[in-house]
Amino acid sequence: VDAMLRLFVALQLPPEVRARLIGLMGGVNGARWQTDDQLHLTLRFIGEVDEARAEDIDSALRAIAFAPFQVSLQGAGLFGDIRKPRMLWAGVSPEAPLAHLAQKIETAMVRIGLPAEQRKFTPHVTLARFKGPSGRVDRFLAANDQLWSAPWTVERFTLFRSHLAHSGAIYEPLATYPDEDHDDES
Ligand code: 3AM
Repeated sequence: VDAMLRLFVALQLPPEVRARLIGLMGGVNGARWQTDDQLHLTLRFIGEVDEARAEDIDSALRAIAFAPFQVSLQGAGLFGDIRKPRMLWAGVSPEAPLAHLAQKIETAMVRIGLPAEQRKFTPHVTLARFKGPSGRVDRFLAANDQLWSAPWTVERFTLFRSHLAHSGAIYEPLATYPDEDHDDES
């Protein structure tokens, strides 16, 4: 039986950015806060694929080149409804270079035969998920409306494998691109 892998492509975050985000967490009933290991910015959700397809994905990602760019944290937001939130997130800006990189990945994934992503790309770092009712989301959003960080440079992106567990998902980095060992193949 072919093992299936649940994959997504994301940016890893510098330690000081993760520390900053962890510092914001708390004070919201019902929030299941992400752990340090779980913090990332998704560029493309892929989903379940077999190992052969995962190899194709790796090859396609390996061929992507992009100019490094800077981003910073900016503001906080919510997916879902204020009374029934699904997720709290931190914003990242500017959006254009992130969207550009996400589009390169999207094009590469469609070229190897994955179904096109239908949803609009909204760069965000998930901070908390909700299962049941919550409170104080409005207060969290108001308190973090002005969230801002020093910029950091994005030079690489990562293919993650997601392991779904009762305690929450475990995100295992499988490979990072561009591959440092293949920067210069001459
Ligand atoms: O990076 P965030 O937290 O926004 O919610 C999942 C997580 O998003 C999302 O992919 C990221 C890594 O697991 N995800 C999970 N299932 C998904 C699906 N079916 C999905 N995104 C789109 N479609």
